[in-house]
This record gives sequence, C-alpha cells and structure tokens, in this order.
Amino acid sequence: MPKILSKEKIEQYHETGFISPIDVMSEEEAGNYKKKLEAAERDHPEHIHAENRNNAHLSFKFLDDLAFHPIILDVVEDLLGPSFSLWASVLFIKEAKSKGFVSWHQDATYMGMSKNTFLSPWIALSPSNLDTGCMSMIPGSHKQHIVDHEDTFGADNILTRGQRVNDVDESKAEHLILKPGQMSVHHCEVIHGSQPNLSDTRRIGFALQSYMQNDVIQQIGQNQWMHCRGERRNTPDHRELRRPKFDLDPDAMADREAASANYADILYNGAAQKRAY
Ligand SMILES: O=C(O)CCC(=O)C(=O)O
Repeated sequence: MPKILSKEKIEQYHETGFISPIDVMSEEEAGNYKKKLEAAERDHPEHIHAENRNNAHLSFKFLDDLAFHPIILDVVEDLLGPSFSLWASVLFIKEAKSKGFVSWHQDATYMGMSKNTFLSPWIALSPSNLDTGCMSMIPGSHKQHIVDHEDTFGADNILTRGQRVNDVDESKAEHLILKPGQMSVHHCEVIHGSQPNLSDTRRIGFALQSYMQNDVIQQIGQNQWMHCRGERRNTPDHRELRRPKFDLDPDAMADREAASANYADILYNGAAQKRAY
C-alpha cells in the first residue's frame, strides 16, 4: 500500500518519467528554509557559495532535515520500495535576471551507476515557473535510456560539463511549475533542462540527487551513500556518510569533503575540462 502517492501517480511516474507537483510543506515553511539558506550563505560563505553548492546537506542541519523530510522519503519509498540511500545533493540557484540555464540532459549519463533505476526529488524554496526558469521535462524520454550527450562547457550552462542532448523535440516539453514548498520527482534517465531566470527574484531548488536502492552500485570512484530507510547497504568497501548533528559538524563536514571530491571525480571522468563546481 503506497504511503502518499496514488496508484495513478505511480503509473504516471513510470510512463512519463516524472511527477509534479507534490505538496511537501506550506509556503510559509518553505520561506523559513529559504531564510535559513540565506543566513548560511551570509554567515558561512566559505561552505556555501556559487561554486560550492554540492552536498551542503552534510554541512547544514536544515538541509539534512529536508533530505530526511518524512513526506519526501514516503514518496521515494512509494517509488523505490522500502530500502534506499542518498548519493548527493545539489542546490540549483538562479539569481534574479541571470543567464544561467540547464541544457537538455539525462542525470544518469555521467554518474557511473550499475543500474539506472534511481530518482531525484527537486524541492522549490522559491517560485519556480516560466519566468524564473523552472525545469522542463520530455515525457517518456526515460524509456530510450541514455542517449548521446555533447559536452559544451558553455559559460552560462550550470551543468558540470554543460552536457547537452541535441535534437530534442521541445514542443513536447512539460514545464514543472512549482510553488515554494512543492516538489517534483524525476527519473534519472528522463531528458530535462531549464531556461534562464528572467524575473526579479532568486529561483532556488534543492535537488536530492539521487535516492537509490541498495542494488545500485557505483562503478567509477568510491561507493559513498547516506543511509535513509530500510535495510542498510552491504556494498563491499562503501563509506556510509554521516548526518550532521548540528551546523558544520566536523564528522559530516569531513564526509562532505570526501563525497564532493568523489562526486567531481565521477562526473568529470574522461572530460576534456574540469570546472570549479
Ligand atoms: O534546477 C534546474 O534548473 C535543473 C536541475 C536539474 O537538472 C536536476 O535537478 O536534475
């Protein structure tokens, strides 16, 4: 029996490769998370800035709380089953009136996992719409599995390599309009992207990238995960990432450093260039 999602929503996820919108919290609660994020950016800029937004859930308790939010985990459980862990997180922030965009891509392309069955919730902490540069998805594109990507390293492209799937039929795109406190969930092989933020406000999304079942194994780099629910992984030699007990908890910070270095090694494996994020 699913905990949150209806049978129709679960079928929709398998059919289209995503579900949106899903209510996680009130706009007011999301506003409180946004305030905490902006306080962290102001007070600890060395730990959270434009080129250091990966795995911040290992540094800041409020982001750990989001990664373990019961509604988010219940939705993940409805789609993946009872046992899963979290690989990494990325804060996707587009400043007001900025050129940053995300080219059409499939998340799993450079993650080097043994199975592409995993998924990512993306939680809006500010309005995400056509003006602010919301995510757009090509329904059903996950069914073709991984297609060719061209690494562009485009200056305004927010993705590590600026990787891009060419010849996407954009007329098929569905735009995921989210209010603060809502989330979308997408499959690791669905083709998606987003446009620049044309508005006067920041667009802030927190992507939990990705929750994975225990039989998904890292093939490049080290196996590193944070246990979330159900049975613990028994992947040989894997490192279990520790949750922060408070902001800047040194144990979790050490794990963040290792996890982010590993993450960069994996995502840039074989790339012609390496950027600072
Ligand atoms: O935040 C965005 O605009 C894109 C995020 C994305 O590509 C992802 O979460 O996989």
